[in-house]
Amino acid sequence: MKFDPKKTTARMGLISLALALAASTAAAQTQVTITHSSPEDSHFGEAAQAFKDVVESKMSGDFNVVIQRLDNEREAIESVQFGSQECSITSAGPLGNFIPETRVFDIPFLFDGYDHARGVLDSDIGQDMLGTFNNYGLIGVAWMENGFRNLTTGTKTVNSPEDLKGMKIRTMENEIHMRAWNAAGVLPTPMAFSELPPALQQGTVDGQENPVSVILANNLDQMQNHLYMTRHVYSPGILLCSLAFWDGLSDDQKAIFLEAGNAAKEADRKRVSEDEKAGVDKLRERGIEVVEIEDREPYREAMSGANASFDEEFGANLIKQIREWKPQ
Ligand code: EAX
Repeated sequence: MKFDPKKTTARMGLISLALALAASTAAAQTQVTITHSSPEDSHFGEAAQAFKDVVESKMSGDFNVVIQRLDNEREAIESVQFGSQECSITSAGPLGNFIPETRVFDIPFLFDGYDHARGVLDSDIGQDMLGTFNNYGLIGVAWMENGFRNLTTGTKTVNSPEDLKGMKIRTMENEIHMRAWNAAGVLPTPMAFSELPPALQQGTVDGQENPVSVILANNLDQMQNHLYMTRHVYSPGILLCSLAFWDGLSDDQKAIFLEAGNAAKEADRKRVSEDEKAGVDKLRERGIEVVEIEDREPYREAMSGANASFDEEFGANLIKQIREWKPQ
């Protein structure tokens, strides 16, 4: 290539202009991408918005939070751990594959209701657990919530846990859930959330299970005929950030990110509570048959074959402590 001083100067001019622009935006704003797995109008969508509002308003434009949908939650956690995206809100479904300790919260029939689950996550038990995330290249900013999960089916009906035997139920990629369904005689079929709608539409599984909020926001009722209010397991969510990103923040900035995480948690819980209240009627109106289950004991019993393995894995003491937790 021949040296052309004119062209070279022009090119260098462009390069320095680009560099100057990049430097000025970098100095002005750091982009923070946060993904989540549901549509904008959902518990996770509202949580992400609350996070963005606090970060952007409290740090006078230093950060620009970009909210994106990524419904393969395993991939989302991987990219946060790898540092290719800053933060994510996901259900705790695949979290245990990264941080095995967290799987204790996935045990079916562990919590009596929302106050119990939220109370435990807010207590030292839940907060200490967030502290373990650092060992895995992650920052657990705040527990989120997906809600109590309920079974839905397509053409098959369920009158008692006996009917579950041999059914193919899509589960999250979650060892604990799979073990419990197995104990009930189900053939658990784990897959990412992104793969669920086609699996329901093509009938490759007989059913799935998810909280009212998720069913509503993602129109899963339109792919299923029956909703059984089994409330068999509480599904926590988590707001994670990458350790590398976090380490680059000042202490003041970290405090604001934690405050934003808390705002996200509150927005999420508020929406889940609203969805639980109004959502079941809404789903009924939309056409799915909703079956209330007066006595959930037979379902607890059906899954109880897995309990000994949970005691062994997490320690019977910790499980007892969670079960017996009461507000101070
Ligand atoms: O976060 O995979 C699931 O069924 C989750 O509940 C869903 O991703 C919503």
